[in-house]
Amino acid sequence: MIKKAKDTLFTQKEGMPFAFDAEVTRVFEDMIQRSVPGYGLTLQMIAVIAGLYAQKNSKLYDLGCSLGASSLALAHGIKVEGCEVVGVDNSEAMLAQCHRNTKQSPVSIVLQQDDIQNMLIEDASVVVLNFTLQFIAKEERQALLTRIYQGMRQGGVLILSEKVCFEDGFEQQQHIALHEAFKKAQGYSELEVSRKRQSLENVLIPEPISAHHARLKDAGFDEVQTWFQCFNFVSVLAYKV
Ligand code: GEK
Repeated sequence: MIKKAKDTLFTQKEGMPFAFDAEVTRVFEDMIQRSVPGYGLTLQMIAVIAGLYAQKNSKLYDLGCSLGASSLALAHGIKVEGCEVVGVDNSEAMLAQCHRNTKQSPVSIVLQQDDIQNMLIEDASVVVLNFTLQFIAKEERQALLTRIYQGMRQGGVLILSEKVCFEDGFEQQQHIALHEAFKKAQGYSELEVSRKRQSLENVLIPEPISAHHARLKDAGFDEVQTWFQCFNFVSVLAYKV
């Protein structure tokens, strides 16, 4: 992996909607670690979950794979034979760097530049959406989750990590304040935090945890558990029993 470049994008950038372009790709590793509380833990646990649920001769999908961090976590966690990790992203810049990052994987990682809303998902034992569904239009989320469910084996799991919002006004305000305090503690300035917030408006669309649970159930998943929460960031496990 190349040396991590520091994210200073929003010291200069203003008024542009957020996009996963070459500029963001260059600083993405630093950006996500300093912006998403618990991101490192989600990666660690993706490996643990893959160790428990990866089935022999099955596929493990990382949808919205960015630079390949979750794909590599899956690959390192697998304990059975014959598995293939499929990493998918529609950003050309991200995938080009992802190819370089995943070369040394212990398990074959196949990378695909595609829209996760249109690609084939089949024979999957583990599927990861690590902070990706939030970038899909709300009205299209159900169809995607239903296709994921249909492409999964019995006994498989989906890991869904998201930034969420809260119906209760006080809870919502406090979680936002805590998240912004986290970002400042990570070295972002007030100006960077507010410019990034504006740039993500209408691009990253959070929903309440209950909406995610309900949608996963509607997609067919038998059990849904929130296994992680830090402020307004959660991760959920959905089981196809
Ligand atoms: C990680 N999971 O490091 N089709 C394909 N890719 C998409 C689509 C789409 N329709 N929409 C967005 N993406 C990673 C982090 S980042 C999360 C995931 C974040 C891709 C987009 O190009 C980007 O690379 C990724 O989803 C979201 O564990 O930036 O907060």
